[in-house]
Amino acid sequence: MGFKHLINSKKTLSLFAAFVLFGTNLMAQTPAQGDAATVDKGAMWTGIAYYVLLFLVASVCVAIVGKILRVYDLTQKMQGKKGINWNGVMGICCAIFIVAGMYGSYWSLTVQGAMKLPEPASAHGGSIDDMFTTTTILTLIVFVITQICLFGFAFVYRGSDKRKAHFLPHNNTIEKVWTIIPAIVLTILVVFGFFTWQRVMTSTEVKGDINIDVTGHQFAWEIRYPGTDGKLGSTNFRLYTAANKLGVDFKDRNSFDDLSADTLVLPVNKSIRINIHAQDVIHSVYMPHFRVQLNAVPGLPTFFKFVPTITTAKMKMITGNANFEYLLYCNKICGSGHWNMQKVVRVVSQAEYQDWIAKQKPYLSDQLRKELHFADSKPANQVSASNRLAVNN
Ligand SMILES: [Cu+2]
Repeated sequence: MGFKHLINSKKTLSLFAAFVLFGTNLMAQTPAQGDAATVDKGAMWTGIAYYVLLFLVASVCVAIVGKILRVYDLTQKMQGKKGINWNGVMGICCAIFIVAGMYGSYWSLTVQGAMKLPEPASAHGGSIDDMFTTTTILTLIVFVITQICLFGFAFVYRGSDKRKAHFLPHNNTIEKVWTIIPAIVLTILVVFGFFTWQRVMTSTEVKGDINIDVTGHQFAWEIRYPGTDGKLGSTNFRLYTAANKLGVDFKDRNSFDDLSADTLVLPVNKSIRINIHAQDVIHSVYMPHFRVQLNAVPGLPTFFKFVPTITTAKMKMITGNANFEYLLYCNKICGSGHWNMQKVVRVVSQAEYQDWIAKQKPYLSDQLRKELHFADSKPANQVSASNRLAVNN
């Protein structure tokens, strides 16, 4: 009866597995269209049959081994002998698990750990990397010790009739040790992180910074540079229009000479202040090579200051990749187009930067002038009175 029941549950499981596999296979086939889909249908069914068969074989194997062990166990007991020592089986499973698990961790550390970021390209990048390395080494030591103790103890002290377990309800010394040591280590890490962050955010002087506005929206980044005055005009979300995508407030005269750019071009060894904004959902400014990342939150402007130290041209040589470009990514899954939300960042010499900035278009486009009823003939310092949008607010 038990065997019958096993067969029945096996049938149900196989049917379920076939459905799951059929579903996933169909999903995998979705991008293929037209003729390709018909041609691939044969291969699809072969794939399904293969996995169904594999599942059935695995189920039968597990069922057979289980039954054999059960029969063996029962016959041993019937003969008055001891059955299978399940405590021993569990202990050995723990030993196998710790050996296989440690090898898996080692593999992951060497294979995936090797995919780490290249040399930091900003002044503070080294400190971030030091912090990262320290945390990794400390957690690695704790991981190895605790896991070996956990599974090692389960193996060495597995249940046995020859031993009696010692009942230890409470021990203040042990409690103190495992509370105080992690508390000290975590405090050191937090303080280390706190001072690193302080250094990163205050190392560059506010005066002389190049202030650049980076605004995220679904799904692109908008970049605004200050004009010759070095100051960005203020913004107001109520002023958004098709032509005034960033809601720049033209009551603020600093905004008249602001420039809009397609690429984030930065002069090397100059302190850069990126002012971060978002217009719809939370995005995240992420420039891995500069070890820069900060969330862009709607209604909560923030900033990140850093000094790029390696030009794009030099990084091309370092990486041996002639097509290398620094990139500004979005690091928050902000919607369907998130994957493509990136901008090229180019680090150049001061002279190249001057040349480039001179060629950038003013944010105050002709369309925007029309929209705001700016008279073209008037000099910039007289136009604020005719800024209708601004007056309305
Ligand atoms: Cu985004």
